[in-house]
Amino acid sequence: MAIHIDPLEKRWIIVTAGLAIMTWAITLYFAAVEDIHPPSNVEVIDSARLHLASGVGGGEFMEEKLGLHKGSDGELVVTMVAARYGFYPQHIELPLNTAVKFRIASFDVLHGVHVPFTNLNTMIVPGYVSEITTRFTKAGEFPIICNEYCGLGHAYMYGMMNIVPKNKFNIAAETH
Ligand SMILES: [Cu+2]
Repeated sequence: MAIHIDPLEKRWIIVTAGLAIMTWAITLYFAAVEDIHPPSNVEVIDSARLHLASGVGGGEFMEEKLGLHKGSDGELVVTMVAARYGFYPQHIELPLNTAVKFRIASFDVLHGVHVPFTNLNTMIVPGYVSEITTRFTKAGEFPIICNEYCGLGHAYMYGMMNIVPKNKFNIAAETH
């Protein structure tokens, strides 16, 4: 015996199932085609010892080690600290169309790092290192903004990112 379903109810089942499938398809499209997906690095650190040489990874997040440098495989790595209320370093110059790995840690509370018009957007959870590898496809100046409310100065928390063509990028001047 077939179950009776009211025609109106049937229509809504189709509509809601259609919406679910559409949402899933959009997510899949942006993940596969646009390369937009949630960052998935899980690496635990002690946020209270970030500034110490005896801290994380031999002081990876010490003030003098922040900024752009070359990783062990020759790749570009940006080490950054988010703290109330700013990003350190506050200004970064990076080459166009080049893979850059960001390693970002919070010194205090939950922050976000968002660079509009790029796919760089992640939460910075205290106690964890956020890691993202991306490449920038548009040259120009972009703001780095905090998109997680972190306190009274949240609206003033920002940095600057300058994306320049490869031939104008002087790695020696930017790295240490
Ligand atoms: Cu904030």
